[in-house]
Amino acid sequence: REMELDLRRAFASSEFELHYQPLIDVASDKISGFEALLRWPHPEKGMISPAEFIPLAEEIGLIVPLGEWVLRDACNEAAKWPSEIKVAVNLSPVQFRSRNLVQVVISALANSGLAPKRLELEITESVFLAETEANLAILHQLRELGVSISLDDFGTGYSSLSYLRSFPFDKIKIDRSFVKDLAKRSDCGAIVRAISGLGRSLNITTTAEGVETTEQLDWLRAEGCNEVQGFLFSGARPAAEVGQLLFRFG
Ligand code: G
Ligand code: G
Ligand code: MN
Ligand code: NA
Repeated sequence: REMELDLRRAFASSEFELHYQPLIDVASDKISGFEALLRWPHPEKGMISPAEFIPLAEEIGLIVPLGEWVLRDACNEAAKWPSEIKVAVNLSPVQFRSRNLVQVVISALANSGLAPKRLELEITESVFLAETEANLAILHQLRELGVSISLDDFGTGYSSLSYLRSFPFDKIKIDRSFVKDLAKRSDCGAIVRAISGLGRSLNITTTAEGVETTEQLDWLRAEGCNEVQGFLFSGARPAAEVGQLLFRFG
């Protein structure tokens, strides 16, 4: 498979980059952190989206070393930022199968000097679909390190509510599909309102993804959503631009 070889070659020659998208605290209107998002600037094909290469990287197991690189690079980068700014890193369920995930996180924190409370790990509910007990044990070990755990793409799966009962998540990220039609569809509004209320009752931070308009932002603020992320502020930008983003939205 051509793409498989290409992925392995790209990893071996350090072709991947992390870009950073701001997370904005609604109450203060300031950046509270950045989500690290993988980018593959392909020498011939141009920028390739993670949506295209992560499924293959998971299939061939490359996501384990690639995910380790992501963790280390994101922690090293965040260690240079002001100390109140956090970094969020996406974890693949395949990384949980590798069995040394906790050691990799400990090592990434120790080598970078990043305080554990500044690292947020984002998982999707697919982490619970197989090896639920083993993965829950890993999540508890991670949380004991002092890092926080976010449930990503919330609302898009099958039974998200049951996962809130099985693990004390620090944050819920409301999938952008609900934010998209906030103004147009009352059902999306009702769903976002319900998730915000749920977060408030359970003492879990709520972050809305895919915020593109001030209308959406006003609506989310009124509903008590804690944090927003989206093109209204900025898409993911190279690490070198984090300073400028902090200047604009800091
Ligand atoms: O940035 P973008 O919207 O193109 O990301 C597409 C998808 O790829 C998102 O679902 C995002 O969670 C995922 N993704 C981006 N970076 C990483 C990463 O470092 N690790 C994993 N496992 N997924 C990532
Ligand atoms: O699944 P995850 O939430 O980790 O992926 C984030 C994805 O959402 C990235 O691919 C990122 O580029 C994309 N994204 C971020 N902000 C916006 C936005 O405001 N609108 C849209 N359509 N996509 C966004
Ligand atoms: Mn995410
Ligand atoms: Na998401």
